[in-house]
Amino acid sequence: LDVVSFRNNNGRKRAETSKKPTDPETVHSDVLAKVEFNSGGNRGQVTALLAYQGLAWNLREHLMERMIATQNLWREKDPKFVYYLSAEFLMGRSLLNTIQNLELYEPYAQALKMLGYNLETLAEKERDASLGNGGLGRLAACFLDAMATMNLPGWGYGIRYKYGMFKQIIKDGEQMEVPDVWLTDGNPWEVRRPDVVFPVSFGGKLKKTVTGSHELVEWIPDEQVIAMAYDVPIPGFNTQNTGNLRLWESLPVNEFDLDAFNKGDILSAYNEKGRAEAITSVLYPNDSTPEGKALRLKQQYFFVSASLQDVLARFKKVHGNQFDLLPEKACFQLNDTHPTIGIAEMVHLLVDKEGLDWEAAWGITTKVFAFTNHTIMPEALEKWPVKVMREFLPRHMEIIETIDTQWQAFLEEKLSEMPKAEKQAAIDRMAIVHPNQWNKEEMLVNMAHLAVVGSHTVNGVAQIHSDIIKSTIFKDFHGVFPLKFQNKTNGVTPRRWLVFSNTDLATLITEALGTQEWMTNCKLLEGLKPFAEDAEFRKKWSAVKRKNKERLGAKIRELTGDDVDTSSMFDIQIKRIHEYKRQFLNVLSVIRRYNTIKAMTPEERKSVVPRVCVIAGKAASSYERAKDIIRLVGAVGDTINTDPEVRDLLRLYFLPDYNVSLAEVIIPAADLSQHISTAGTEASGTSNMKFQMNGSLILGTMDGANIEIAEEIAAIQGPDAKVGDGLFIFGVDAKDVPKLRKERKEFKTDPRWDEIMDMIKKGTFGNDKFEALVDSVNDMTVGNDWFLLANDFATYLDVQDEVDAMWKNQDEWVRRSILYTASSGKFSSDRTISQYAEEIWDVQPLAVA
Ligand code: GPV
Repeated sequence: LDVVSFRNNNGRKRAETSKKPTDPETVHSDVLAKVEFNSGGNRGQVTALLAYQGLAWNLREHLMERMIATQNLWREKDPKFVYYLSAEFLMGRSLLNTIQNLELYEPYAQALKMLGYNLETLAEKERDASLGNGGLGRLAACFLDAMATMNLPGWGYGIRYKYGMFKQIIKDGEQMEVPDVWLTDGNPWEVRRPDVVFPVSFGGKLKKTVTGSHELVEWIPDEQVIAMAYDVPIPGFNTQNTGNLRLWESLPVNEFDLDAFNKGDILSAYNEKGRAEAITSVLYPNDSTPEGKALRLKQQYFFVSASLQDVLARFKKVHGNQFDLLPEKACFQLNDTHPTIGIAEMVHLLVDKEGLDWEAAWGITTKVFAFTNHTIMPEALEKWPVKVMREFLPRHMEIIETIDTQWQAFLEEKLSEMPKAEKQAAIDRMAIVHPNQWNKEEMLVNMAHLAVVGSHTVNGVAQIHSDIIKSTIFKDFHGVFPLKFQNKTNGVTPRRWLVFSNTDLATLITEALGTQEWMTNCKLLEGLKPFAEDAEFRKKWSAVKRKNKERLGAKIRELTGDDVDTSSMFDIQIKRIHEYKRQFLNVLSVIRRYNTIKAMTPEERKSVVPRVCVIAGKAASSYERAKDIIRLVGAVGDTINTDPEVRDLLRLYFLPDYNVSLAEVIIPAADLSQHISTAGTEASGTSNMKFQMNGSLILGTMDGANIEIAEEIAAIQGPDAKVGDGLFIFGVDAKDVPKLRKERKEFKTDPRWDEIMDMIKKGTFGNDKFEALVDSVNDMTVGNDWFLLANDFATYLDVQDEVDAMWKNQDEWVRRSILYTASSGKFSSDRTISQYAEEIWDVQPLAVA
């Protein structure tokens, strides 16, 4: 077995449904034809960009063929569908993912060779589709992959942002944001659907007519735009099935005001077009900090309204007005609160457009929605001012008020045993519309409360997180509806994150297990356990890691100009920059390491484990503290990397513009990865799962999915192993955090902490003294070290020493690395999605034969 054979589906015959020939010669001439006829290029001068495009336009035909077959089958059989509503889908690149999912690697690589190109090099011509911020958006992308692979009838629905996640440039150590102009070269992975259009309205007034006991409400909007669909086919792995991600673009009803133009008012002629297109022009570049911008609310309503209209239109074609059947045919998963306005939109469509009475409409609505919460960070829990909501969505505001009134009446009844004052307090806490706690004059719509009330299921994204939401933000709701709450621990697709981005490791695993079944049944990775004891196998395992480190080394050279020694330990922290994720704590320990090395004699330095530390990630554009952290990483890196006494033993790099494609190079090369959030703050984390799969040891806190990863790693070691064995765990317990926060003022900081704080404040690292950043964790009159860096500092340094000691025993290190991969099966998104399908959606697989 080799890479080629698994890419070729292990010698199995390809299913015969495809009419398109895939021999290298035909592919070669087909690609040339695309270059000529699609792109207007010259056959004799096929540039890399043209070759990429020719290839992509050719592959698109395979995708279309399969997508049509899949959608035809689903239309014919009419199974229940899941619709994954998400404001973000962080897809990354498509070329290699498509070729490999379609099992066409070999002929395509050969065809490319005939054109004088290498497939991998060419793949880098593609721009990432960065229609998401971080974990939440990438999770949605992994879910689509799993749904398609498992043949589940379902679509993703989202927004076709013209500009995705900003490109991060580091200038003089500072993050600069540059617009992500990703569509300029065209996008072969989408199909424009000018025939799939729906109107979406905003603003205006309500007109009410009362006939008997019936009140008819008509919404007379004062603004309307058109939502046009773009379909992005989602190939499954090892199946003919191809799912669909439908993204909406906002267009003006009237393209151009000829009247204004003719009157000489040339700019106003484009007014309507500009206003309409603004809705889908930019992804809000925030992670857990929603901007209180009306445009964001418009984006949310825009894509959700178009999606629900689309689903109902298809439903009506088959089932007419039998809306009571809707819950048997459709369910909508709300990816965080961003699409929650869909609950009010469903009521609006059923009552105002379809003429159902309120009770029927509300009954159907609560049977079709399910809600996933991804954070307990208060700043990320969306609350819209009633004033804004009423201005843009007057009918929906009224619907929400009615839902809230009925909800409070229900609670009166349900909690009737409670003493009056206590009951009223509980009802107030659970209100959907409530006063702003900082400004009692202002009323807010609490989107999370609306989502909980309007959904049949609410889930967190890792066990600890699902437990925490039941005892904190949704405590009262849990008291009322204990059965509504579930856990669905996140997962990641092993295809993109192991099979395709770490092909050498995948080949080694397949060779060891004697089958590639593990790629769709990840529990089979457990079969690697005995190989951890096999010295020959460990050697091969290390050789693959070393090769991946060479690849990352080349990337570091490209991005920073520096050479790194790939025999050093590669120590990685990649994720959005946020105080709770504590990249600052990481830097503090790097400074400590620097100080220690500086104080050593040349003889003592011989025993130091050389490390290359890498940090990457984007800061929200308005998040000053996070931007300070980026500057600090750069400044400390500059000092260390140029210090001749230290640079052979320690490096620190901030790699710019972290995105999916960079992650694909970094993760397979990691020896150690850090997931060090304050316990109780990281809902799950998903890169921790990717690192585990790729055999990178984990240094982390008992937070989010780290806990379950530790459980799996303990389980594979046998009944005597304790949770935490084999990982480097440190830090305070989630349950102690509230108390420790209260006591932080009295906390006696470690002398090494004090020393480092003084160094930074003295200006040891460049001209900058990083005062605000240092004060945020050190001066209790200014900040309050909310994320308890000082409390976790000493144990963090201790566990770093354990890491060094373990590295010196390479046999044990590699043994653990193999056990990490072997125990990572639980964290396949296939497992997560099958739990959603069975326990929330009630959706069954339906595969193209
Ligand atoms: I809310 N998450 C995110 O990436 N963006 C958001 O706006 C919100 C949550 C993340 C959480 O922070 C991670 O812990 C989690 O793994 C991820 O969502 C997927 O569930």
